[in-house]
Amino acid sequence: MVLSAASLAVSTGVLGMGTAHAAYSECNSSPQRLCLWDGSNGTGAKYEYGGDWSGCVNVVSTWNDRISSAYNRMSIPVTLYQHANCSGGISYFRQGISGNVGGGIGNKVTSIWFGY
Ligand SMILES: [Ca+2]
Repeated sequence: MVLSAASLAVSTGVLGMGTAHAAYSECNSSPQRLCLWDGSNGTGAKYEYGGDWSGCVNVVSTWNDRISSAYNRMSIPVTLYQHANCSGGISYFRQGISGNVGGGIGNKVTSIWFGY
């Protein structure tokens, strides 16, 4: 599928993080959350999506071009997009995956696709 390259990049980032993992533990799975940070490796300010989301959502203006890392604790995959309305470059986060935003769109994320 077209997203395989992006998911490989995310997995490599997770493997390279070593023990600097503390902030990711601040992201709850019950109820399920998508957690986003403006620093790398789950550091800095955090923004969360909870509840039922599907399809494309543009991030709030205060978080536009600001997301550096993420932890997807939802039961669905999410895809971060470079531009509005889910266009441009992507970074894919399967369920249970944390890591820095890949795909060359760190600090460039403007919209998010929730689901498959
Ligand atoms: Ca952007």
